[in-house]
Amino acid sequence: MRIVDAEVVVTSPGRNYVLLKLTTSDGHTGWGDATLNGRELAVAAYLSEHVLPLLDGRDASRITDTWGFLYRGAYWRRGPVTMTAISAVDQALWDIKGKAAGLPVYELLGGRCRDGVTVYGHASGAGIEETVAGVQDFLDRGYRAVRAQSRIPGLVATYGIGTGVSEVYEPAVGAVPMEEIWETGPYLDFVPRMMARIRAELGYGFDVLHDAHHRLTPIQAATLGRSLEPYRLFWLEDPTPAEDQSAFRVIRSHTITPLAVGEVFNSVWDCQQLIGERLIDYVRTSVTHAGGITHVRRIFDFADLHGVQTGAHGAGDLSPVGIAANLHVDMAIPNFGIQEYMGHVEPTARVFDVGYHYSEGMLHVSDRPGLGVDVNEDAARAYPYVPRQLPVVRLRDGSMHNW
Ligand code: CS2
Ligand code: MG
Repeated sequence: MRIVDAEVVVTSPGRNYVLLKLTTSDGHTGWGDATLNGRELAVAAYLSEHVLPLLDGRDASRITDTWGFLYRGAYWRRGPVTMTAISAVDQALWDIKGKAAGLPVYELLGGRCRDGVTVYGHASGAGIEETVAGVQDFLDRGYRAVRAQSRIPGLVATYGIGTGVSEVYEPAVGAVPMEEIWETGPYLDFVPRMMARIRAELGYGFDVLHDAHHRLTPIQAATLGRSLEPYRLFWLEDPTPAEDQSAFRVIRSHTITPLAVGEVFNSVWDCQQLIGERLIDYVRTSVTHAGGITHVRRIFDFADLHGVQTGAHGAGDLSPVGIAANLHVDMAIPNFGIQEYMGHVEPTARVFDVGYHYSEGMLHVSDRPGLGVDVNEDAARAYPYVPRQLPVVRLRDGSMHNW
């Protein structure tokens, strides 16, 4: 089973996605998600210029060897662009292996550990009342875990607030980054009040999550974590910039609020200290950005050894192929924690026949052979790439901060 064709597909049905399609000598096709929000063409070029020429004639069944060939052979290792590109090849090869075996990928990973994949939805609002209503709406739809984000009084724009026209929050909107102003003081005052109202009005019978999105200093994160303890969050996500792993020693020493980090990580080495020292409770690496199924399994096994559970990234900027790949891993690991599920903007469904479905708080992965996602290539061609940048954040004095 040799690779005889490889194609990068860039499509923009409501938002940009980068896909990799591999075809084998016996007619199997495999798909991989290579979407890196705001840097899509960097991954497309890495694949087209530096990876695809190396794949022609390779044995498609040798997934681990191909992973090593692309990782060790690049010399320049790690980083989001390289690891997203390697991930797309890895996903496509697992897709092919499942199709050749007539089995869904989770069966090749050891079979079901659970009946379905518990997911959390994204509630947001212009203020506390709207956010509480948003959380209630997800509970009404059977979700047992909901992330709550609200606009912060006094700030014009805040991370994570949906536009209202759809549930999916899409931050990459313009060809030039939107500039937002951030102020930590109002945020540290507001979030505990928001969580108090959510628990007072909706109770403690479900899990509530919050994403600080890399914006705090370690002691500010410790302060927030401690102030949220009465509201028993499932997790406080990305309290500080994720690359500063030792910062979490400060946070951990002050609060018992569970911590989640990792959506920006792309290798086990990015979270080796966080997991090894038990500085976090959930690791958020995704198949799409952390080297594919092959490498994410290693991260999650390392996490399992240290009592850390998984909480894979699943925002709308991971294509349905990437979400499906996450779900197959989620089904087959013992230390699954939760899966993010934001859904996708329309008209994504015109390009992807996803195979998975939502029911009663869980996503149920397809039992079709492989990853279970079909791509309508004609429809994909109808949505050409649109330059879109993520916002940037400045403090009130004009200095750069973290979006
Ligand atoms: C967010 C992401 O889902 C999350 O937890 O942090 O939506 C993130 O902002 C985007 O993936 C960035 O492209
Ligand atoms: Mg996040």
